[in-house]
Amino acid sequence: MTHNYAGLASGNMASQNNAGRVSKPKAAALQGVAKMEAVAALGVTQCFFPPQERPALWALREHGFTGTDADVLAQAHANKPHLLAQCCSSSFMWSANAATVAPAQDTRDQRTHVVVANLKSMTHRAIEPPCTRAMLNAVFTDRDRFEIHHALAANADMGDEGAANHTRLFDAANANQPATHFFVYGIDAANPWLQPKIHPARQTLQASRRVAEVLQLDPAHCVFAQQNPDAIDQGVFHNDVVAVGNASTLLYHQDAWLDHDRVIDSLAQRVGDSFCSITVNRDELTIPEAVTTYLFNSQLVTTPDGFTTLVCPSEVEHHARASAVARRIQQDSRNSISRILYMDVRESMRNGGGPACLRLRVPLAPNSGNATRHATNPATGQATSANLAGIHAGCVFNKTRAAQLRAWIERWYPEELTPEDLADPQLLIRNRDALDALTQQLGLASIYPFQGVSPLKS
Ligand code: SUG
Repeated sequence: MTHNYAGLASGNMASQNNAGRVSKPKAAALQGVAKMEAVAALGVTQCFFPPQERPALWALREHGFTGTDADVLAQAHANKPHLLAQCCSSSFMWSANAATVAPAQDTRDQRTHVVVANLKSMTHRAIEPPCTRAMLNAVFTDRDRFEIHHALAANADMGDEGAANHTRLFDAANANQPATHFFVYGIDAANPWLQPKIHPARQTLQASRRVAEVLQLDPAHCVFAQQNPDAIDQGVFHNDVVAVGNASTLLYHQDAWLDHDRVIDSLAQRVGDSFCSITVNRDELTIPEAVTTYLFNSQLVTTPDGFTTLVCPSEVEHHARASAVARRIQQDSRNSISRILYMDVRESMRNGGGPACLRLRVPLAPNSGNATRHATNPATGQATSANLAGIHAGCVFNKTRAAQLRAWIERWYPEELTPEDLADPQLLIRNRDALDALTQQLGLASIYPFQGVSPLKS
């Protein structure tokens, strides 16, 4: 509801370039729902998270502002407008940054493990984890099936940005082959000489390794790779700006990582015979072009016919070279990508988030069609209703929910927001009323600070 362009994310070109622009919160939310509907039509079961509470009054109070909520907003607006903007950010819309997930079939105790991301490198995002954890616990209710871990302690060498820097690959043709977890980091805090010169490297190797441990993964099935520091300096603040994977397929830019050949070899060895890497060379698309169009921030979705759809932002469609690359990939019979679907998620894109940022994958079904533990759609391996046991039904997306969410958005979301509007106490009251209405409608327990949940511990 406070979706706005405050230019808060250094190294994220869209955030920087759109700072101060008038935002359209209602359009942003409706674009997100339309994208979910399009992905649902491809056969993917989806859940959704309600928004977080913003403005984050508790965070402003921690900075010493006192008095009524209206006083706190007025003082912050007058004295620390940048802090107010940070406390109004709606960056939690990018659920790829909420957490990293390992499904039950990959973990030592055969439960699904989820590590909330600490997002420590950006102040406006570092306030998200406690509410994110409360939400994940409220959505994934079955503690025998799901463990939602605290975010890693926000120590200097422990920057973690969640699934934006993690890809799970598996051999779609061989269900017995264990999945491979591909972790990409921006900096090794113990050997920091290889690092970007201009923009921050957000994810550390130390955090990626720790996440893999907490997820109870077998180290033999994990691959760690370093982002190319020059790419970070050109706006690749997360790996998902230059790479996307699904099942056995990995689509990536030639300049995504250091030691590129070694990375691809280790993935090929582990994933198995069906591993399919699709490289986009720099002469086809430069890193700045990848950053502007977000070709790689597409969703790769397996459809019931066994093929794959690339769900791209419409910015790709309107860019001659990026759309030519997408078509080239679609026409190449050596990979499974048979269809491209363009989606308008422009409001999110203007802050640096494409279709892939707007989702967090939680695999609930076995890797192939040979369902064993849970019933599965035999063609896609997607979750069916049996997989959804232990998940809060109110947050499962379907046609009825889509209609309810649309009506709720239409009722509560502002058409437009300027930076000035963020200090309006009426906006705070309205947002809390909207979240109360939504949590009641979805049958969710209290998850927000204004509902009495502590905002300080994740
Ligand atoms: O962390 N933008 C987000 C975008 C995150 C996109 N997610 C993935 N790539 N997975 C970020 O940089 C902008 C907020 C502002 O400027 O108002 C922002 O936080």
